[in-house]
Amino acid sequence: MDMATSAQDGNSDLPDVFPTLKNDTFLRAARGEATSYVPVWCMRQAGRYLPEFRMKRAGQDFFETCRNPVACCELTLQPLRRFALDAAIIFSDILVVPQALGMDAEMIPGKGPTFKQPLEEPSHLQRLLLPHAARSALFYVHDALRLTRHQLDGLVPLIGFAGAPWTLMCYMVEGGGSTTMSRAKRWLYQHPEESHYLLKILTDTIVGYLVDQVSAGAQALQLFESHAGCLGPDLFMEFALPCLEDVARRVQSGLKQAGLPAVPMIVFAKDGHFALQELSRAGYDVVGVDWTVRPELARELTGRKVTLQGNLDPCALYAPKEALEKKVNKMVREFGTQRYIANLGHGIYPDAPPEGLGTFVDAVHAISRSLNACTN
Ligand code: 1CP
Repeated sequence: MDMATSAQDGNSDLPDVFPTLKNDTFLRAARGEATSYVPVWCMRQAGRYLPEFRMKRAGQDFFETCRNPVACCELTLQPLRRFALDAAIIFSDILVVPQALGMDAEMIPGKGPTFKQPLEEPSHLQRLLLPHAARSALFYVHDALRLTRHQLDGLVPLIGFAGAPWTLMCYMVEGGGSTTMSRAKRWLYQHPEESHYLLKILTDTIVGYLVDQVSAGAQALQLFESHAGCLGPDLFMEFALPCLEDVARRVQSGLKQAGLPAVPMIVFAKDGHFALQELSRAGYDVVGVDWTVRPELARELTGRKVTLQGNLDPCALYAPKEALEKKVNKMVREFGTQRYIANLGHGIYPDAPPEGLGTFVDAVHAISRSLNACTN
């Protein structure tokens, strides 16, 4: 490692042992243990809705920022300085995995992340690197995790994450965001075998990547299946669910093999309400739900075998304080205060008022504490 890299990664003098965890409420809820209040965090909590985030990111290339562990650590910690969140999520992006497989991505202002050469046809699969090469290319995420875990000083647990195979395939084939994902879905109908092959490469890469994240300090892992909705039940069961099952099983066995502790795993399939029952049996401790699902129905479908996470409409943060508190009260009562992690039903929007997130977090804590006090 040269001097410049070692100074930038901030990892050169870190001790091997991590600081003791002071708040384990999120981990307890994830494992299905009793908690005195409902823990809460927010998807995309390190994000553009915070002025200090926009300041830090100004003039910096997005993927350069992702490769700078000191910057990732700072961005991860920013929301924790403002709000009483019960978990941190490492600042990174799901698209670092396709990048590590050899696909060049850039952030185009007003358009979002874009791959220069998407996979237009199956012969393009030859361009991809092998999973073990991708695994070692992602060292910078692990450096960021290690540094952040130390800097957190045990305040709250640190969540690592990855995009689920199908969601990553969407971006690799589409080249960027899309409302229909019709190019990626065309592969499923026209090239099912090659689609399975691509999903296998992604699954293999993600398994190693997540095991390495735990080794670097991640205390829980979340899989983002952001594009579950466009598949519908049949395609989801054929192309997405088996990969999610494989990731859960192989990560836990990989951790065991590496002598690492088991960590809670969360699956969040956006608009995947049709698969909630199957997801609750897919090997995850926590199933995330978006705001289109009633809490009672989510509980019914998941059979109380898993912890649920979610599901406040991100737009509820625009509501006046009292209306927002009322909505949070209803949500916490409907999910119940046990086996529950409060969150939004998707990532926070860039124009959300930061004080709305503060109201949300404080309301979850206050309401769940008072509900627990009534039942004890
Ligand atoms: O310059 C910027 O800051 C760009 C905005 C941004 C941010 C803040 C992007 C571009 N990615 C991120 C960080 C990010 N991405 C995190 C950080 C940790 C956190 O605080 O939660 C996480 C967990 C992600 C995950 C991610 N990236 C997802 C899954 C979650 C979801 O929203 O469904 C997806 C789909 C992406 C791809 C992506 N990266 C960025 C954008 C704008 C997108 C969506 C592109 C699209 O579909 O149009």
